Amino acid sequence: MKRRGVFISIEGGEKAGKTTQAGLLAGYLRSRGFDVVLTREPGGTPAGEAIRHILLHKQDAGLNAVSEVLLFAASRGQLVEEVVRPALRDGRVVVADRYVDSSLAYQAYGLGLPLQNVLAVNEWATGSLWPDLTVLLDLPNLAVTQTRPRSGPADRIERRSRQFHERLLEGYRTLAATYKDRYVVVDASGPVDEVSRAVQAAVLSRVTGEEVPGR
Ligand code: Z5A
Repeated sequence: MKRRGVFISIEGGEKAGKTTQAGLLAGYLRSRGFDVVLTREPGGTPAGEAIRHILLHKQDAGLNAVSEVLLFAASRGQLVEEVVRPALRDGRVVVADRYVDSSLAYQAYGLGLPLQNVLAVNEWATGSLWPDLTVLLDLPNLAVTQTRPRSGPADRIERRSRQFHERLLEGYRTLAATYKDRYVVVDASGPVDEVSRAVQAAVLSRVTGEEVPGR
């Protein structure tokens, strides 16, 4: 019988370096012989990409906060069924650029929706599939993100207030303290290579039980 794969999610606020680190981690794990699937949210399936467009770019859709939660969960549910579960069944490593914790941080802590409701919807959408490990790329404050270039115009959610972004960063820290067994927190304020080495060390020891030499 095939061994179940490993599910790793990368989380953090705006421009914490999630996409950069998810790509580097996937490359590193492949170089160590792992079969890796990289995902991003919202999106990653035909339905998910259509939902992504509504969530991030339809400024005039008039989405309310509950619809926002439901749409993120719908995109995630599609991704879990079409991509994540099949990959895990095949014994692959899934590296997810955002997962359920993004909804907990952004929609529960950031927007102030009840955490239990956001959790319940996501438990339903994902069939209660949680990552084996969640890497939180933590930045000490929002000032760091202002020094990092953005790839395009700010999306609907990036345009929210400074207070919203501060609440969600604090929310992530609360989640990391609550789910200690699943979370590892990495200081994301250093150079890309330094952050990458810290991520690799945290992940490899969890995936294989090995220590990374010299860390
Ligand atoms: N969202 C939500 O509200 N609820 C949910 O459930 C989910 C998502 C799943 C998705 O946007 C939006 O949806 C997001 C959260 C919300 N909106 N906001 N805010 P997205 O998919 O377009 O993008 P993102 O996930 O927010 O990623 P990002 O903030 O654009 O960036 P990132 O992935 O964290 O960072 P990056 O692209 O790797 O790097 C950003 C720049 O910094 C780039 O120029 C890098 O070269 C540079 N960089 C990266 N690392 C470093 C270091 N260490 N030093 C210096 N410069 C660096």
